[in-house]
Amino acid sequence: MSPAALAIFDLDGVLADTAHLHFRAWKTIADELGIYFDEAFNQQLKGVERIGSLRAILAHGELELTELEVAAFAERKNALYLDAVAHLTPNDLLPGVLAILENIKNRGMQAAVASASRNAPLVLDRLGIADRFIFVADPALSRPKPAPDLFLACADAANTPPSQCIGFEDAVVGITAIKEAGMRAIGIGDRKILKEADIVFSSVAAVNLEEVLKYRKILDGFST
Ligand code: B16
Ligand code: MG
Repeated sequence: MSPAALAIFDLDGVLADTAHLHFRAWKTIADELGIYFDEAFNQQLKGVERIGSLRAILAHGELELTELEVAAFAERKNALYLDAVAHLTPNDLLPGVLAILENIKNRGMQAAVASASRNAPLVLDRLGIADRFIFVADPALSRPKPAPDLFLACADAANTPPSQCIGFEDAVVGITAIKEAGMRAIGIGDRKILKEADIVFSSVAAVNLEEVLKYRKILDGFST
């Protein structure tokens, strides 16, 4: 087996917990629209791009809006989210992120970001880790997850075959995208939910990179 050469990270839920900021912004919009919206429903929006998230909220509230209204509410949500992003600092990195990025670098591997967020470059900058990645895929140029496009764009930019890439994701749609891209999928979260992942850790801090890199070998040792 060739060693993995490129580690591709999702942002929200893997590098930082920006989900609660998305939640607060969507909650303001949902309240304005008279739609009940709670943390439980917000879970379904993990990894879902902006307009897709708004459409899911509208469907949840059985509300129909014109395309112009959809665009306006999405823009307003983004303005609220950007207000929150302005307060992000390196302290908002999830535990273990700096250590894993350092470990990856020390192994001669590269790192990239495949996030559904159009704000990813700005968020990475606020978190102080923008220079750790050779590439940040642009969701405006890709089909949204679960399509593999964002992950394939990273592999392409690094000139690395998908078989030598590993993807880290907290969302079911993201794990599907990684598998569709032909890469090894590392789930961050609950293994009962991230069933398609090759291996799951409860958090980034719990990731054992050694185990991840050996995983294909371990699988090969089994007859199933
Ligand atoms: P934006 P990820 C996703 O980030 C979030 O999980 C999702 O809640 C959000 O709607 C999406 O980014 C789009 O974000 O509105 O900033 O473009 O998990 O793919 O890093
Ligand atoms: Mg995520």
